[in-house]
Amino acid sequence: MAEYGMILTEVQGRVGLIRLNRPQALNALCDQLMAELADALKGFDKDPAIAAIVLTGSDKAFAAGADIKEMQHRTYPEVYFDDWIGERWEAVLTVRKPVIAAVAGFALGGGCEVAMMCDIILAADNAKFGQPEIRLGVIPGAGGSQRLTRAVGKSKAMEMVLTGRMMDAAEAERANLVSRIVPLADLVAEAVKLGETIGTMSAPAVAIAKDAVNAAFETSLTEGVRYERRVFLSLFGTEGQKEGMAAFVEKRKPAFRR
Ligand code: CO8
Repeated sequence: MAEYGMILTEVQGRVGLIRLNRPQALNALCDQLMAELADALKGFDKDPAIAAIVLTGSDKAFAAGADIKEMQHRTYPEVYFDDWIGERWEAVLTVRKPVIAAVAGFALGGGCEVAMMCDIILAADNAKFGQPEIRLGVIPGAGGSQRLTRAVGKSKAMEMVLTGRMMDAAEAERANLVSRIVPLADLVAEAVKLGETIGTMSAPAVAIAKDAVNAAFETSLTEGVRYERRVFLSLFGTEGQKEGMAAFVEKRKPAFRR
């Protein structure tokens, strides 16, 4: 496994675990960290032994945003012509396996945006979400204005983006930003367990299910339903469908091939 300076990676069963590890800056997402994260995500995505990926930070911070000190003096031509946001920042979106964000502490600015790029967000009871960029004279730049609005609706998103107000875990759960809240001490174990559960399913069905849910954010209802039907039918060409349905009829647990 590759050696990194700002993240830690490990494998737990069939789950690839990535911990952002830049505690002195509350996991601020500098260029090096984002490049390492992109590399680790790609590695786990390609590894056939891995079924799902968990992305987490520390107890105090998932990530407190893009690195303000690194961005401070950048000029418009520099940020425009450098592929600063594209490839590195959107790496999570290119992963085909499910990515679970296990968020404890601050998930602010780019940190909240990266969490929202993941497929599922589990929040520790101390999690805090926010898009405070307005206080720095800018706005979210990695999808926050779009993904937060889709997740929590216009009024709450607008208030957060215009004032920088943070949401605590309870509010984030009520607003459907996170799937559920778990005690801080159990956060990573719970996220890994969720990844393991996904790993017991038929891999083609998992990949197609992820695509189908994501299609809901990109298409009309009619087009989305048509897409779902097409990919649903395609699963009848997989071993997983034969095994899953045979197991039900024979009253046993399915054993999907890895
Ligand atoms: N960037 C750089 N350093 C940071 C960041 C950050 N985002 N956040 C915290 N740090 C550093 C602090 O400067 C401090 O370092 P030092 O000890 O050297 O002064 C250290 O981390 C600890 O931070 P604090 O002392 O501030 O800790 P507190 O517990 O008092 O406060 C907060 C915690 C509330 C999280 C506070 O640190 C804070 O407000 N941080 C900034 C949050 C923020 O504004 N985030 C948005 C950044 S902009 C952004 O994300 C744009 C995304 C665009 C994405 C696409 C572009 C590539």
